[in-house]
Amino acid sequence: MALLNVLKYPDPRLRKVAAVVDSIDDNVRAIVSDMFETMYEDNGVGLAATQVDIQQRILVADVSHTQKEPICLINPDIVKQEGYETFEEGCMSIPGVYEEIERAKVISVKALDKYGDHLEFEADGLLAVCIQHEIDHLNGKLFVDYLSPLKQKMIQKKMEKVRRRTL
Ligand code: GNR
Ligand code: NI
Repeated sequence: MALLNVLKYPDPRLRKVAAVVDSIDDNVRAIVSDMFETMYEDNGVGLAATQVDIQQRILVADVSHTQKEPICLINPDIVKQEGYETFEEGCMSIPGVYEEIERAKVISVKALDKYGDHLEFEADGLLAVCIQHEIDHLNGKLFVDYLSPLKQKMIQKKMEKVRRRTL
């Protein structure tokens, strides 16, 4: 078990597109375990491998308040989406920034679990928001990409300032 370093915006590595996982082995399961530890440590509700500089299509999530409902999705795919809903999002890679983002309200997801078994389920509410946010990470996309260019510039300036102060 180990805590992983979470990349911070505007690190260019957050823009890499993660590769499909072709064999789910103990190495993948170790990454999953470290990702859960890292997410729980920061009280996050989700974490994508891209955020810890691992370019594989792996995400973890837990939207319970008890940290007792871990969800691990490998090679996730949204196969159906319905409706729209806006939600105030945050991101472990963009600390201190919270913005209203519109996404699909209900989604159907196909994925593999950490043993390589097929999963298919429907999600709504925070879990649906979270899965869409994490799959975006795996595609090199961040929630700030949905904001106006001016707002993005302001957030980037703010993050670079924070970075300079903490270096
Ligand atoms: O911890 C997180 N909370 C959150 C809140 C609203 C919408 C999305 C999220 S995901 C975020 C953790 C994170 O950055 N995952 O990539
Ligand atoms: Ni995020």
